[in-house]
Amino acid sequence: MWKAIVAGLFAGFIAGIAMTVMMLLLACFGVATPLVIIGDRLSVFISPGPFLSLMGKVGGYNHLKQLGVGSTIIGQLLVAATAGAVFGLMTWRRAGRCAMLLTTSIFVALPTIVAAIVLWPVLGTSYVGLPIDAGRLVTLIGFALSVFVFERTLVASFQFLVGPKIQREDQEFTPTIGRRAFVLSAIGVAVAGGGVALARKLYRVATFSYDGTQYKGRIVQPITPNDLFYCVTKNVVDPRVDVRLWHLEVNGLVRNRATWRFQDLLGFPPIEQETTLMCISNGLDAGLISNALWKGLPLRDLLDQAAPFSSAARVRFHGVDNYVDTIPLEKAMDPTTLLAYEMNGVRLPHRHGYPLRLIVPGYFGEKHVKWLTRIEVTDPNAKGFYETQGWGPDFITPTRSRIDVPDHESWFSLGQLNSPIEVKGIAYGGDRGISRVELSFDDGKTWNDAEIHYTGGDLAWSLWKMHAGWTPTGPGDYVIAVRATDGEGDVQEWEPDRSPFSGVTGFHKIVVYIAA
Ligand SMILES: Nc1nc2c(c(=O)[nH]1)N[C@H]1C(S)=C(S)[C@@H](COP(=O)(O)O)O[C@H]1N2
Ligand SMILES: [Mo]
Repeated sequence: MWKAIVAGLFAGFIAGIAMTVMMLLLACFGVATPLVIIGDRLSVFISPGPFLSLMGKVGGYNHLKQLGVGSTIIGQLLVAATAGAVFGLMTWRRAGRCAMLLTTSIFVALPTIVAAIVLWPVLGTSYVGLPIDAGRLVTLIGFALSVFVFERTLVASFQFLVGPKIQREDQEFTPTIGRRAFVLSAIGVAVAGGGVALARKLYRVATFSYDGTQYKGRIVQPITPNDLFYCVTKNVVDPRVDVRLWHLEVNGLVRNRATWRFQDLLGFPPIEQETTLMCISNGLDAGLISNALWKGLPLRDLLDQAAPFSSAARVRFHGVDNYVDTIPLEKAMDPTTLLAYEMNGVRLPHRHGYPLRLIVPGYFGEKHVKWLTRIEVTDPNAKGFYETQGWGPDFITPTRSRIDVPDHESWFSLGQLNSPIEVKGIAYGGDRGISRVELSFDDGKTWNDAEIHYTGGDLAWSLWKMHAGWTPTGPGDYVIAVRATDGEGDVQEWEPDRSPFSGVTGFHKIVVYIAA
């Protein structure tokens, strides 16, 4: 019996490697596999507190994603080896014979059914941009194929190891088995090598190199160039949508459901609009904020045609990567809420949501769903990806400002200064605009007006600078702070009652050392 179990364990492990390689191959073709969607499925259960502390412990979102995929692969290999052991035991008890019907039911049909049930909410993921229902089918077929590879490899490896027929009284590990185990290991290593090559290929296109890109400091200009625009994604590998496969659905609580091809959307009167985006997790000194000129159509144009029922209260947006988020129907009907297909005069870049993304001025970045494929009108209870985790409840950006120049903790010597020190930065008031920016050189005791030298309208940030620069009155350590007033006259402040998961408030401050 032990012989059958050990041989099964080994064969299961080899079959697990073959299955994982199959999944990596599918991933190269844009098919969603458990390697990533299990993480997506589980991450909504982690509330933001533990999520952030876990992220801190492993060293950032990128490491967390790598940890997620890595542990899924290891977990998968352990399950595969265990399944192999069960298979070994089964074969032994059935005196050496296991009909294909039986093994396919247990190792192919059963896991596929379980995956369909457990992973249902995330199955509609497609990195080539298939509509959600088609994506769900493709993901399931890919999964069934992967477990089929597992089952066939398991049966073949096991038979190769122990010979065509294992006897119930057969207990000895013969030298032949040893030799065969060696051959099988060699094959396993070769297959795993192929897997590593695929994994490397995927790693190169993965989001690790750019997720978390920030835009701040001396380089900041009124409009952020596309390749410098800040970037945040939940994905390990981002979608690269094939627009021929893609379409946009409008459904839910509406009288007229519709699907739109990309070409149809270009037929609506376009709108160009400068809008700033900022991530909910952007720190006071951080650069998860950027500004671009977006071109697209008002979402309202599609919703008007869809005719929402009177019970409709929110709109839920689905990306092809199975990301979802919601906004109130009222905000969706605002003429500045856009479906954008161009960014700074060119086609939307892949990493910023090609072919279509939502722009919701004044709401945190997460609401600006990229790779949009479904617009679903819902009741008031619908929730988004991060909201389900527990972010929020407030998703409207508070007024923020940042000092970009000089650097925090920089040194100047009064004797060597031949001109005043340049002080400049940005101010952002959500969709309320910016009416005033003030600077303090004494940690907030007194304030001086700064000059707003660029404003991109109410939906975009403003750029400010200290007019004629700053000449320190004497040597010392200076705490420089900035605060902005939005277009409605509300002065930026620290909001002690705001949930820590609704974005930070307060002032950006830097320290500058002035020597004699
Ligand atoms: N489909 C999809 N849309 C998404 C995300 C995502 O992971 N998937 N991330 C959101 C988050 S948290 C932010 S801050 C913005 C970032 O947009 P950007 O990368 O274009 O700057 O996209 C949002 N839209
Ligand atoms: Mo974000």
